[in-house]
Amino acid sequence: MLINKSQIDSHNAKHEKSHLKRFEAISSILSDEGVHVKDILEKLKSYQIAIPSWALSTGGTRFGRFPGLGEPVTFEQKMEDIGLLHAINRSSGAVSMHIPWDTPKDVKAVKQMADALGIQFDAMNSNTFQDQPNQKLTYKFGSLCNTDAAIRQQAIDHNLEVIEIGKQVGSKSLTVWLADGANFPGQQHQRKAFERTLDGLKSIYKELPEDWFVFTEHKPFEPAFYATVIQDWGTSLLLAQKLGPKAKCLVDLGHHLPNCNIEQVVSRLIMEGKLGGFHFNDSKYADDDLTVGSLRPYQLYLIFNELVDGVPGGDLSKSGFGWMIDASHNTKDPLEDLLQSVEAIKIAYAAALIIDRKELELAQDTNDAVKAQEIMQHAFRTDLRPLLAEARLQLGGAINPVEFYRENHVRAVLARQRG
Ligand code: LRH
Ligand code: MN
Repeated sequence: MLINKSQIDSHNAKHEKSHLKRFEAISSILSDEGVHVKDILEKLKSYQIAIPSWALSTGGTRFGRFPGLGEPVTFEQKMEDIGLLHAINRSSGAVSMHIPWDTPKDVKAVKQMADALGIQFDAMNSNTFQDQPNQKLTYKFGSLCNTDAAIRQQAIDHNLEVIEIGKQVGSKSLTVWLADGANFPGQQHQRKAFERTLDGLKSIYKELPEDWFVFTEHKPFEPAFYATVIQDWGTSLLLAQKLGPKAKCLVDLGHHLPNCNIEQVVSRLIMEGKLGGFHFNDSKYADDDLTVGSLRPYQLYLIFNELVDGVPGGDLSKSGFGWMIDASHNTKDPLEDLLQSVEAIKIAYAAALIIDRKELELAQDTNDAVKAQEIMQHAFRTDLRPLLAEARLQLGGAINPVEFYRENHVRAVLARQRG
C-alpha cells in the first residue's frame, strides 16, 4: 500500500487552518523568549528515527500473542510498512534489520526498494540468543561467553555474516546484544565469562570495515536471571574502551534497573566519546518495550537535555549517534504505536532545544535549584506539537499522523491486501 500525495493534501487541508493558528501563536511566544524557531524546525526536519524491522507486527509475551490483521510477514512487507510510516510523518527514514529474522532473499531488490521509499539502513542486529533450525551448536549456555570455543567461533562467524549483509545494504554499524549470562550463583565464572566475551568481540571488531561501528547493548537481566555478562553501562563501556575507537555503547531505555538515572549514564557516555546510540521505548517495571514517552516522558526529555547539551550546536542529526526504536506491541496497532513513539521522541528533542541554556548555566553556577527547575520545566511544559506538525508539513507529511492513519483506514487496506 502506498500513501499518495492527494491523501496527505486532503488531510492537511482539513487541519491547516487550526494548525497555522497554533503554530503562529507558539512561534511568536518562542521568538519573544529569544528562541530561533526556524533553526529548531530545520533540526527537527533533519532528525530521522530508525524503525526496528521486528516491531511491525504484534510481539506478544510468553503468556500469549494476539496478532492483528494485515501484519507484515516478509521483509519486503516490513519495508512497505516503514515506507507508510515515513510517508505519513517524514521522520522514519531508516530501518534497523535483525538477522536472521530479516535475512533478505534478494539483497539488491531490498536495497532498490529502500531507495525508492527513501529509507536508509541503520544498525544491523545479530542474533546469538536463539538457536536457528539448521544451527550446529546451541547457544543454551551462551554465545561469545560460552566455555566451548567452537560455539564462540560459531557466534563470531554469525556476526561477520551480519556485517556482510549490512555492507550490501549500506548500513554502517552492528549492534551486539548478548543474552549471555547465568541463572544461579556459581554457575558461571564472572571474569572468565567477560574475558571470553571480550575476545569474541575483538575477533568481530578486527573485521569491521573502516567506517563502521560496533555497539554493545547492556541489559541487567532476562533471559539470564542471576548475572548477565554485559549487565550495565559500566561493563559496556569497559568493553568499548578495551576494543577501540570503533566500539561504542548502545543505550536501550528499558535495560536499566528501577530508578536508574539514565540521563546521567548518557551524559557519562557522551563525555567519554563512547555513546553509540539508542533503542527508544518506555517501561514501568522491566524491559517492557512500551510506546516511547507513554509512561516517563520527563525522563526522555532529561535524556535529550543531556544530548543537546553534549552535541555541538544541539544538531543531533549530525551527531552520528544511532536513533532507533526497540518496542514490542501487544495491545496497540504496531504502526499507530510507532507513530506515537516517533512523535514522543521528537517532542522531547524539541523541548530540549528551547531550554534557555545560558540562564540554566547561571542557575547551576549559583546553586539556584528553584530557578534551574523553573527553566527546565518551562521548556518541558511548553506545547511544541505545532512545531513538529509544521516540520512534517514542510517535509510533505501529515499534520496529524495518527488521525491520518485512521482517516485513511490504513490497517483495513493492509488487511484486505495481505488477507
Ligand atoms: C533485547 C533487545 C535487543 C534486541 C531484542 C529484540 O532485549 O532489546 O536490542 O535484539 O531486544
Ligand atoms: Mn534493544
